[in-house]
Amino acid sequence: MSNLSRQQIEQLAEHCENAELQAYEITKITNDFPDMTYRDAFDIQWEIRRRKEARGHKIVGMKMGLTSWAKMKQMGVEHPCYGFLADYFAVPDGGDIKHDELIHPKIEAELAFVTKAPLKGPGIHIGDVLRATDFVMPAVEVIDSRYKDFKFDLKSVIADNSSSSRFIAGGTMAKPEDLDLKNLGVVMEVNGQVVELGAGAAVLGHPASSVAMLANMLAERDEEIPAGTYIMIGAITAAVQVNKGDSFCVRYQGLGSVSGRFV
Ligand code: OOG
Ligand code: MG
Repeated sequence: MSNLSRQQIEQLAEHCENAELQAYEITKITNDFPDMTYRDAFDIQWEIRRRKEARGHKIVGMKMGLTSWAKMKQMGVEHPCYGFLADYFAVPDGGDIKHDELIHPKIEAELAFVTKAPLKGPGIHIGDVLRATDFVMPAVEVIDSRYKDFKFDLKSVIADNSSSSRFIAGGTMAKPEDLDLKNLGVVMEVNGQVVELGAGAAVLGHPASSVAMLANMLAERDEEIPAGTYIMIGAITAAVQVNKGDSFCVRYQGLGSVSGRFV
């Protein structure tokens, strides 16, 4: 069900995207549009995606968000969401992230799945995901909600592309059958100090269930996950706020590490 007109969807997409591109805060959009539906929120996100592609950007992956209790508790939102990743979000492992291009960035320890076969919901389960997975690799996401003080509700965050802003893929890749995904340990360090730690099972009980949920959520729009898609499963631990000058390293059991620096 939608309560917003096409024109309102387009205006809100421009409003949220401008805040992203020019790194300024906005108030959460449900304040002004309390009747907005989930359908409207996703329509705004998909319109932002369309705008970027129209300007020549490539969509290079998808992400799930709010998939661990640590994140849901931190943000006060109790249902996962998804977003897309554009080409210019990608930062090389060990690279610099320009803090001035962002509002109030936080980092998240994640894993990424890369598919080798399409996944089309509804009804996708962990088994389907594992069969369709080419490899798994470490990832760090830099989230940057455009909303003031990082405070939002689920509809507002979906419209804001689920706070997506930068991501780093690194470490080593492995076949899912060679990993114990539920027990896979993760340690996040900022400036050499351990700040968060967790294990794969923190994400919906099993990291692959996050990818299954993405396929099933996309099915509501008659969309699928094509073969060759890079998908981040959502933060395993709470997100950690970072300042200019901070460096980080996230270590993944048996899969190496991902690092970077805010300059
Ligand atoms: C929403 C995005 C959350 C994750 O991995 O849980 C997310 C937010 O917390 O701003 O990317
Ligand atoms: Mg994330």
